[in-house]
Amino acid sequence: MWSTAVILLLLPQLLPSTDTGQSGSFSQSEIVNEDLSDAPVKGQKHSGGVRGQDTCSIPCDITVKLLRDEKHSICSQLQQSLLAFGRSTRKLIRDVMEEQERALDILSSQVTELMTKVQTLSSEVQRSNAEMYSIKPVQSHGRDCSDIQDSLLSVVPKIPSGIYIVHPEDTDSSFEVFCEMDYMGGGWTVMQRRTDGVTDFKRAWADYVDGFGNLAGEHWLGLKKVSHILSQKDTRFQLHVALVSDDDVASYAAYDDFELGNETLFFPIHLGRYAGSAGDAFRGYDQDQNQDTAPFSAADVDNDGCNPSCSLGGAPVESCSARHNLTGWWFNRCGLANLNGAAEDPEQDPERRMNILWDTWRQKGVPHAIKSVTMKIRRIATNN
Ligand SMILES: [Ca+2]
Repeated sequence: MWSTAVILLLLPQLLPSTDTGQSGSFSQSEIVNEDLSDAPVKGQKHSGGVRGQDTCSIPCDITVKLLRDEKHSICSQLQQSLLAFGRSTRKLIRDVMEEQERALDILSSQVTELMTKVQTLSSEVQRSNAEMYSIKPVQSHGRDCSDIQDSLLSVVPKIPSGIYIVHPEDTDSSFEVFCEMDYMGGGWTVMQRRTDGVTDFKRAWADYVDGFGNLAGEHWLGLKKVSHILSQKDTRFQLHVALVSDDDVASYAAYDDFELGNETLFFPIHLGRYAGSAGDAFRGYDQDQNQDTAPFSAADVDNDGCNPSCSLGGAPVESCSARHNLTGWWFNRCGLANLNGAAEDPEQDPERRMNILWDTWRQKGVPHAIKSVTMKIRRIATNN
C-alpha cells in the first residue's frame, strides 16, 4: 500500500498528463533547441577559446543534425519510458483495486455465510425449544401438575414446564398433560391452549370429551380428563384464563373455584368468585348471558339455553354451537364467552382462523381481538 501511495504522489510530477500519455508541457523541438543553445557540441573544441569551423572533423551542420537526432531519440525514449511507467502504474492501481474488490467480495460472502449460520442456529434453537416440549413425557410424578410440583420441589430447585404423565386419585386412568411450571408460581395443568390457529376446534362431542390437538401446542385436554383431575378427593381447583390480544396486551380472568359436573349431566361448569382484568365473560351482564352451571354443548349435542330457540340480534337461534361455527362450549343463550371459537370461513381470512370470544374484555367499548388463550387449573391450598 505504501508503494502505491508513493507512486500516486509522484505520478503528477513524473507524468504531467497521464490521461493521454503525451507530454503536454514540453515539446521535443523546444527541448532540443533550448539544450542546443547551452550544451557543448560534440566535436567542438573550447580550449584556448579557439572556435571555428576549421576545428570540426565533421561538418558542423551534420554534427548538429546528429546531435539533434540523438536528443530526439533520447527524448522519445524518455517519453516511452514515462508512458510505460504510467501504464504500469495504472495497471498496478487497477490490480490493487481488483484485489481489494476480491477481498471485499470474499468478506461480504463470509458475512452472508455467517448470517445464514445465525439464522439456521436461531431456527434450530426455536425448534429444539418446541421439541423440548414434545419429547417423551416425564414419567408419572403425581396426580396433577400441582401435585407434581409439590412433590418435586423438595428434590429439584427448578421444575421445567412440559409434558408429564398424571394419574389423578380415584381413577384408573393416567394420561399426559402439559404442566406450566413457570407461570405465576407454576403447578398449572393446561386444559386448553390456542396460540397459532393450527388446531381445528370445530369438533364433535366425542372429541371435546376425549380431547384433541397437540399437548405441546394447541389442544383441548378433554372434559373427561379435566373432570378426573377436578374430582379428586379433598381438593379444590382454581381456573385461570390468560388472554393476549393482537396488539400484545395481556389480560386474565380467574375463578377461585372450578368444578365440572358429571358426564351424564354433560359436564356442567361451576365457577367460584371472579377476579381479573378481562371481565367475567362467563357470567356476562345478565342471566341470559350467564354460562355458570351451563352444561357443555357441541355441534352434535345441543344442551344450550336456546331450547327450542332464542332470539339473538333479531334472528332466531336454535343451536349456539351452530351460531359459533360448530365449536363446543358451555353455551347458555348463547353468552359472551367462547374460548373455543372458530372463524366461519378460515379460507377467506387465514390470519384469523380463531375467533376467540371474551366479550367483557374491551377497549373504548370494542372487544379486544384475541390472538392467544390458555385455560389452566391449579390446586387451591386446603386446610387438610
Ligand atoms: Ca338449543
